[in-house]
Amino acid sequence: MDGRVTLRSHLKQSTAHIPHGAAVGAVIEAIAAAAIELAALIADGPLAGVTGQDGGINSDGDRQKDIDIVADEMMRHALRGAPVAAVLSEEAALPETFRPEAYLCVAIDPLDGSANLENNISMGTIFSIRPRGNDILSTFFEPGTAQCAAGFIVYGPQTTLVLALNARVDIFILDRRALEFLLIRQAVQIACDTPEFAINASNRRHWHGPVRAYIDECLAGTSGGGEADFNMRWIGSLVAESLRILARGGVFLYPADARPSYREGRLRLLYEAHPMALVMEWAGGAASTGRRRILELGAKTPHQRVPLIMGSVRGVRDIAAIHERTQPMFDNNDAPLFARRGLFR
Ligand code: FBP
Repeated sequence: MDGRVTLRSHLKQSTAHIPHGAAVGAVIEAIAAAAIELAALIADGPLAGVTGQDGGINSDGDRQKDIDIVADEMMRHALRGAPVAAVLSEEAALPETFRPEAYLCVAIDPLDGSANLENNISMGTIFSIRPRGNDILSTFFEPGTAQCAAGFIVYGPQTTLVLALNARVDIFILDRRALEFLLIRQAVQIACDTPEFAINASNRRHWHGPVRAYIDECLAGTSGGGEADFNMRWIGSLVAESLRILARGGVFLYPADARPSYREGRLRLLYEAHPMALVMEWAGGAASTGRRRILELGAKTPHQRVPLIMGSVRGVRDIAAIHERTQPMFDNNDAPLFARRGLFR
C-alpha cells in the first residue's frame, strides 16, 4: 500500500451506511469514468476533432457547442449502464427514463462553460443525485434537500472531482497515468470570511439595488468605511469559481437582473444551483437567492433558472441582510424585482 486513497475505495467506505449506498457509489463511479474520457478529449481539443464550434441549439434555446453534444452522449452512455431511473440533462427538454425500477435519478450539466474551450480555460461537469419518488418528473421538482449526493468535475490544468457525499465534501485529482481519481483533500471547510467576490460586473447597470449596494460596498473597501478591501475574480466558469471558493473562500454571485431573460437569473436550479448549494453547505458555506436558501427551492420546470449567491457564510449572510432591508417589487421570492430605494441607488 502506498497510502493513496482511490475514489473507488473512498466510495466503498463512505457509502457503507447510507440508503442504497452501493447504487449511489456506482452512479458516482460511472460519472467519474465518463469524466476521465471527457478530460482526455478536452485536453486534445481540435486534435481530437472537437473545436468548441457551434453544434446547434438545444431544446431550451441555448446555443450548443460540438463538445456539449459529445459530453452529453458520453455522460448518458455511462449512466445508462448504472442503476439510474432517469437522467435530466441540460441538453434535453425532458428527463430520459433508463431503468424505471432503479432507486436514483440524476440531473446533470454534462459540460458547463463549454464556451471556454476555445480559450483553454477550465470548464466542467456538474451532477446531482436524488432518490426516485413515485413519479420521475416530480422527483426532479423536489427541493434540493432531497439530493443524496452531488458534485462537479473541473477540466483544467488538473482534472479535479469535488464530491459532496455523506454530509461532507472531499476533493480528488485524476492521476493521468493510472487513470483513476485520488483523494487529495478531505472534509473541506470553506473559510467563513474571505474578502473576495466574483460577479460579471459588466452587468452592473442591470442589477437590482441590493446586489449593486453589496458590490459597491466591496469596491469602496476601507476607504469607503468598510471593514476590508475586497479582491475580485471572474472566470466565467461556474465550476472553476466554485473550486476557488472551496480553496480560499469568498462569494460568487449570478443574480437576477432587469433584462427580460435574466429576471430569474442565468443559472439552472436543478443541475447547477442545487448541486453547488449542496457542496457549499456540506463544506460549511451557504447558498441563497438573496432571499431564500437554494436547497429549499423546488422546481416548476426542468430547466428553471434561479439567482445564485454562494460561498463563505459571512458574505452570503451580508448579501441576504441587504436584501432583507429591501422589498421585492412583486411578492415572488424566487424571481424578485427589487424596489429601488434611495439607499441602494
Ligand atoms: P452554460 O450553461 O451556457 O455553459 O453557461 C454557464 C456559465 O458559463 C457558467 O459556468 C458561468 O458562471 C456563467 O455561464 C458565465 O456567464 P456570463 O457569460 O454571463 O458571465
